[in-house]
Amino acid sequence: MLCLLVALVGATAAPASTPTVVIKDDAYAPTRLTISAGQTVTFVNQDDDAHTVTATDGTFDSKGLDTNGVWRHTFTKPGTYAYFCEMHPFMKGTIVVKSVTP
Ligand SMILES: [Cu+2]
Repeated sequence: MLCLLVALVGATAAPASTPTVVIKDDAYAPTRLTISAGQTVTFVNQDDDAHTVTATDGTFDSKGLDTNGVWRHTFTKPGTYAYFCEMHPFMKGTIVVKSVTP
């Protein structure tokens, strides 16, 4: 039984190949994304409107992303990063960066 549990947890913990946040219908999807430190997140604007990916604390800013615009950001430090859209401040998202165990 323990072996089965370990196998299941191991499967869920497999790293996502390309962490991606899609912007559509004035929303980020997923709104909360968990990655490992050092991973790069790709933000893709699939909306008709322009949007930004702007850190609440100002540490990163995609600037304006037009339709089909792509922006990538590498998160090196563990932590919880809240971001929003400067043009639509009601749009909010979070990136959770977990530390990598050596
Ligand atoms: Cu927006």
